[in-house]
Amino acid sequence: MTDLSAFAITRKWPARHPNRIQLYSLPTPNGVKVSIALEELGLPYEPHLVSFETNDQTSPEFLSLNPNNKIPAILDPNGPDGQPLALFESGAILVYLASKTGQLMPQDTAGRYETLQWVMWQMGGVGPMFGQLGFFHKFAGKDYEDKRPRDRYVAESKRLLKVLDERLAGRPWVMGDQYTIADIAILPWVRNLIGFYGAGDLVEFGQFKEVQRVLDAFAARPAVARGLAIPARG
Ligand SMILES: N[C@@H](CCC(=O)N[C@@H](CS)C(=O)NCC(=O)O)C(=O)O
Repeated sequence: MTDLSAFAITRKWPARHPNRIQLYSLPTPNGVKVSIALEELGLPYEPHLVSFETNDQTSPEFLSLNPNNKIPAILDPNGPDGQPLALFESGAILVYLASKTGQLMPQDTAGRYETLQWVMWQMGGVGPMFGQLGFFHKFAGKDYEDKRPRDRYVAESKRLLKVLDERLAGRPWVMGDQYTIADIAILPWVRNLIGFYGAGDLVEFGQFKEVQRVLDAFAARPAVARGLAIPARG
């Protein structure tokens, strides 16, 4: 039986199945990337809810695994060389899971780098820009009189959606026929933008037909439907 007691995070979130990947998360667009990937891969894992209502993400136990106080994070008891591996940043976790299993990523080197390119594009562009748009459109920023910050993020989000739309033309998925971690990184954010943030009209989502098509295909996957609800909110 694997012993994870050296990891302080297990004191707040005890591992009932210490031989499984431990997932510390919440079903947000960054969080579900990892639960969806784990569901797609069929890897055994144990989800733990990190509640923002009680600021779990700033607890000493959570910070011991991720000093950046953000979900998602994982602890894999069977990491490289059979040693436990703790990891945060959703993009890094997706790459790790794809490498560990040899799935959700092309086998050839050029294809792998191309996939990483789109994962990085999501991490550096889509996530931060859509997130700021959410702040200025739905959350505290919506009351600001000066609409220039909001308009800046609307323009940048539309630009990113256009890039994605053009990429998807003639392709079932971001990487063509193969469904990869690039899709798993990007599509939860698109879903969140037009769903939870309610910014579909603002970004004129109707014009991005290819994105809509692929988002529908993504949402229809059983593993995606399951992953979107993990960890269950208390
Ligand atoms: N770049 C990080 C971003 C993670 C992130 O922003 N997580 C948000 C939820 S989607 C969070 O934990 N926020 C809590 C906080 O800021 O206190 C990743 O992709 O893992």
